[in-house]
Amino acid sequence: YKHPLEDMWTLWYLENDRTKHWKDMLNEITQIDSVETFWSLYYTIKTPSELKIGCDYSVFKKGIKPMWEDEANIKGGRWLVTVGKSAKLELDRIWLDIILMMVGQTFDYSSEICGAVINIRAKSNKMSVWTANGTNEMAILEIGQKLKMLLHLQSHNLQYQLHSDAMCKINSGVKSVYTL
Ligand code: M7G
Repeated sequence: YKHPLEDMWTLWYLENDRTKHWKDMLNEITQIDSVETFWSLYYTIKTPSELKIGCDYSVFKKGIKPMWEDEANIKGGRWLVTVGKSAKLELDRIWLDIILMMVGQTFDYSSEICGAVINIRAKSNKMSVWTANGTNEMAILEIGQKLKMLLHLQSHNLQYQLHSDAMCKINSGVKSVYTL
């Protein structure tokens, strides 16, 4: 017997390749539909701190692609937290906790959650939780406050950004709609 999750999830992996378009670097790896498949996958794949620079993991609800253009994401945005390069244990801990919070339906507004992304980058690593509706203030704030509290991010800044702003950023940064 396997313990089913409330929602089915998909793990995606992106490896940087300058010869490819961004969308062609995205790979769908596997489905996560039970507690047991979650943990066997977790102990099989590399932790975020073991990934090369330029790689991403994304965990999204089944049927939602981890891209701004997906119809589930297009009106939404993300809570973004930045973690320094040296904080490897913290990086792996926060990523695991984010996934556990999502698959465990920790939020009152779990239906607003689309997925989560971790970007391993030379400057600093980024983790984000994507939500469906960038105008649903109640949901956005509840999700952001719970992330801040349950992930013990008191000393980190959480910023909510709209995907529509990220899509059309030129060189300047993307503005934050909310900060916690
Ligand atoms: P990133 O990997 O999110 O962050 O975006 P980074 O700047 O720290 O590496 C890098 C680039 O990937 C963007 O400027 C886009 O060209 C492309 N990209 C990223 N995302 C999340 C998307 C997306 O959802 N859709 C499309 N079309 N391109 C994206």
